[in-house]
Amino acid sequence: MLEKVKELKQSFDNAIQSAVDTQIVENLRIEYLGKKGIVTGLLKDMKNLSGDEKKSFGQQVNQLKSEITDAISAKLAQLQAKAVEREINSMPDFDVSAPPVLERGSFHPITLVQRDCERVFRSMGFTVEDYSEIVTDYECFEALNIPKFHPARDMQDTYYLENGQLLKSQTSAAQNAIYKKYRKALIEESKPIKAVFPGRCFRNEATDACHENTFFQMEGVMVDKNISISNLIFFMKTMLSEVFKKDIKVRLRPGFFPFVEPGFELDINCLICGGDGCPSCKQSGWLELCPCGMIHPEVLKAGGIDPEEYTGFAFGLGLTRLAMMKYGIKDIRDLNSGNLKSLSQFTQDK
Ligand code: FA5
Repeated sequence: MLEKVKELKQSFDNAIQSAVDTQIVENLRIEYLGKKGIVTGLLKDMKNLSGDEKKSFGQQVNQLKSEITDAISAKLAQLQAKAVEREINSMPDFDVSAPPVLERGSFHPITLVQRDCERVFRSMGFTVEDYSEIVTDYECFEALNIPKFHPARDMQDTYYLENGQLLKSQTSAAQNAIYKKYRKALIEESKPIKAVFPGRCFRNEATDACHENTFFQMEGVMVDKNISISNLIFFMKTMLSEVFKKDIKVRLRPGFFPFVEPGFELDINCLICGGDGCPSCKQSGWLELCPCGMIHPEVLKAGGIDPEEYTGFAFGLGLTRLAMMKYGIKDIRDLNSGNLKSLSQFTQDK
């Protein structure tokens, strides 16, 4: 039996040495380590061995398995390095005399929409805040009434750093810091908190015409005495009609977010298809643009604000989707494509 293990190792070594692409390596992995692979098959032969033989044979097979695994990883790394080298060598030399792709640069559609929104909110007395893209679990979830293992986390799987921090999955992650920054002025000087905070968000999710793993949101909060849903609706409508420079049809549906109560989904009529249904709006005629609601008392408390005395609203505007609607961009992936020719057609004159 031990002879068999040696022979297998020899034949694997020969095969992996002559493998010239990653597909061949993958086939070898399946052939040797797959569920029905040769190494797994060896273990089935063990039943005919005595106790001592079983032990020694089992050790040999495990060693073979780990040697094959290591050899596969090393081969893949080697092939990948070669592929990168090939790509670099095949790049044409940079020609400084070549005509430019564009006569002049332009702002990205998302930058334009973000600036537009900032302008509108500033004119209504909101401050514009900047916030980190790397945040703590507390900021992104716990301070927002989403404790560990809460099912709402499933919808916002994101990318984690080794130190436990994460790339923020929502701009709501800045809420707690904003409340703490302005609570003193609210309580001691009766200055309402009115802030918007745009930012890049990240989610570990499959992409399609209206979902990206990296996208932009703009969060807004207002906290004062006697703030109600009417204030929320007023600000949302004003902002949308200013950005689109025309009346936009919106609808409000109940929505659940642990950090607002009650919570809503604000949808706008799809401007790509005019409401008939298309891939950008998942054939529904409506595009989910801005979830919102009244800030949950626990969230205010976590920010050091007494929910018995103060109330507020919060919204999380999907800036990327807003840019799609404003510029008629049918597929969200075009926005991150880096294709200047394609992007500049929307923004060249801005
Ligand atoms: C949120 O992220 C909440 N933080 C919003 C919120 C804030 C609710 C304040 C209540 C109060 P949601 O996961 O639905 O909610 O995302 C908000 C918006 O971001 C969506 O309506 C959509 O416009 C945009 N968005 C979400 N995921 C993606 C994605 N993968 N690609 C592009 N846009 C996205």
